[in-house]
Amino acid sequence: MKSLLILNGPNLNLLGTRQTDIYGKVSLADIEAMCVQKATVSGCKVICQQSNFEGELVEAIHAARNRHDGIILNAGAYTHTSVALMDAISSVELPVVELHLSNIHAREEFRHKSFIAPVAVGQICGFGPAGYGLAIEAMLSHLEQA
Ligand code: CA2
Repeated sequence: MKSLLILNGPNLNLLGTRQTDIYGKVSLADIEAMCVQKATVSGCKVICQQSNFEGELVEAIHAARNRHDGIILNAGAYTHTSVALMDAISSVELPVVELHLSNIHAREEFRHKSFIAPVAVGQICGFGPAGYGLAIEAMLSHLEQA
């Protein structure tokens, strides 16, 4: 059975509590439960992790190498700044689907740049929490083709 790491970055632990106009009212715990449900239906396993610290996210990516078949990554604001995350993804040689709740291309210009995109299989953004389910499907389809 394929195993996927669902990795969420800084401030995403606050989902559902603030800025609900942008990020919605669904909590991270709700999203993680939805991912587990989706995995059950899709016949895969998911492990969910969140960190507000760049180095911890780097370590989670390293540790995924021998534990998971792919990573679904919402790197939050580190998406737009982190060469360290980009290098970590390149180094583990695991497929990554980049994910965002909001449509980063329709927001401020600084959000248009992604350091994750060049090392990801693809990017899903703008579909809110439903994007996590889409990302699981996209990753499983990618792994089947590989
Ligand atoms: O749309 C996304 O998923 C983002 O990755 C979210 C990041 C943002 O910096 C990216 O540009 C796009 C921000 C996550 C902040 O989450 C909060 C949730 C609730 C309250 C405050 C922040």
